[in-house]
Amino acid sequence: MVLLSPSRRLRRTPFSDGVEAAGVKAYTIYNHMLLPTVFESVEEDYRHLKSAVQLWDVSVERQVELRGPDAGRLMQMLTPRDLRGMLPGQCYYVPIVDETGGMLNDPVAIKLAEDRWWISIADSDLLFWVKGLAYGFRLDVLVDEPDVSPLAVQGPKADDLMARVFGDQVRDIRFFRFNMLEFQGRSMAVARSGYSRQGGFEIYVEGSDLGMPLWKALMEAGRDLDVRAGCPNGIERVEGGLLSYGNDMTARNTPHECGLGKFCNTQTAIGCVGRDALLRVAQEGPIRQVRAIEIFGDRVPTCDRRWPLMVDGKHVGNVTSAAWSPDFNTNVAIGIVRMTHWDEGTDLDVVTPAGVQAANVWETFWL
Ligand code: THG
Repeated sequence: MVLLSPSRRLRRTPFSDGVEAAGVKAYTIYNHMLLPTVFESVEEDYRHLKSAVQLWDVSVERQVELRGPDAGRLMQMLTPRDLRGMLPGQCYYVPIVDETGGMLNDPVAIKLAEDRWWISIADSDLLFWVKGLAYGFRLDVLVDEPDVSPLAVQGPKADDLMARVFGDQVRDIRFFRFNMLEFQGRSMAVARSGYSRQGGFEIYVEGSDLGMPLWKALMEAGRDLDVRAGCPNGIERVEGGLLSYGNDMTARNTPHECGLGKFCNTQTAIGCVGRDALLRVAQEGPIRQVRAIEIFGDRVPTCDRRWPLMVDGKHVGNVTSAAWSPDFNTNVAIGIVRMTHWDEGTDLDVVTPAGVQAANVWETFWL
């Protein structure tokens, strides 16, 4: 890998000064923005995430804001998840699909009010699709990217740290709910959510000027909790089965293939543009699906392309993410497997750049 040349296209974040001061060692690009991937080492970051608390600059989770009388209608056009029962103060993980049922993104939807929503996007240019629908259907709604940057506080000590800055009320926030809480006289949505299985919060920081003051306040308040800068961890998220758009799925996959059928209510999601296509795939069921895969033997290299899964010389799927897991003392992976070979316990061979290794299909992920 080479160094990244900075430029305006490659956006910094409101927390970049704090991330750099903390000694970030590597970034990836996500939504045209810098996303840290390593501080100490991926394994040391993993150990610390599972035992303490970390601040994650996840500004790359850009918001697509829908504002106006047709905001709810537009939101339901985007997803096969039925939003009729969703109340302000709730967050929903929502597959976003095109007219063929292909996955365009897998964001978290935040309902701020009946006429105001945020879509907290994964790595694809969803704004263009949403603006196009709003324009093409002549909807009475404004669609844009506001100056909102999420800061995640993740790890077993997240409640204790957050209570010191926002008060004990944070302890009462339920999973995938948010409260509006004050910091320096400014109100911000604080949700119990985040891209790890260790528990914690996401603070939707509105106004870049508040980024570093909040970062510093959390770092100072958590000194004795050993708070550190961290980032979504490539080992922990595979153990937890958290999917990564662009890695584990693309627009060529339906939500059902991604194992996201539980977030689809295609019968009742009236208005969803992919509804007819998804009614067909829901009827017949997918012929390949995401699975947890254990890879035996040596530590695998970084998975930066699909690794074929083979049985008797037949290509039956691909591994899309993989990592050595210190806690499980094996390689953990996410893959998509054809239905003939997706049952728990099925033996496979995976072709990595380092050679062929034995692998096995698991019923569930590790966390
Ligand atoms: N938080 C916020 N925005 C995000 C992410 C996030 N945008 C980018 C990316 N992550 C979107 N992808 C995901 C993937 C998984 C989850 C959230 C966003 C997730 N899934 C849980 C699961 O699958 O078990 C919980 C789902 C549920 O029960 O509703 O958390 O992390 N703001």
